[in-house]
Amino acid sequence: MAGEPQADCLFCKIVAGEVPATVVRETETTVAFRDINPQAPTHVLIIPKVHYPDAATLAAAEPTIIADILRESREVAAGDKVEDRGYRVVFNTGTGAGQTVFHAHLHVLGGRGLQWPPG
Ligand code: IU
Repeated sequence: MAGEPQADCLFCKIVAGEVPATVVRETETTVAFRDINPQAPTHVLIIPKVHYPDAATLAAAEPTIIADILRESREVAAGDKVEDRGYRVVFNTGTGAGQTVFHAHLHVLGGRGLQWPPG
């Protein structure tokens, strides 16, 4: 069923506490944890507790959770004190855009200068 945990999904296992992660924030609908391979001093992933393969399917099915994730990104940036310098939020959507884990997640990147456009 849509949104149900997937047995083979790493991020569902993080939500369930079956795989360790450095969790920085948790809400009723989201978990935020530090990326295992950080690309900036702050690199946090914010995921929905429900399983959708990418941001597009999540937005179509449960748009309020997209809002929850974006609200949380502000809290993460504030917690890491990267708001003043600026930070970036990214949903890689599809393999061509660099998505490698197919459980929707928002990257929050900050703490250094960021170039535009990204590669
Ligand atoms: P992507 O947008 O799907 O490419 O991002 C997946 C991210 O998940 C990537 O930055 C990985 O470093 C990160 N990650 C993680 O934090 N922990 C893991 O066990 C695995 C990937 I696998």
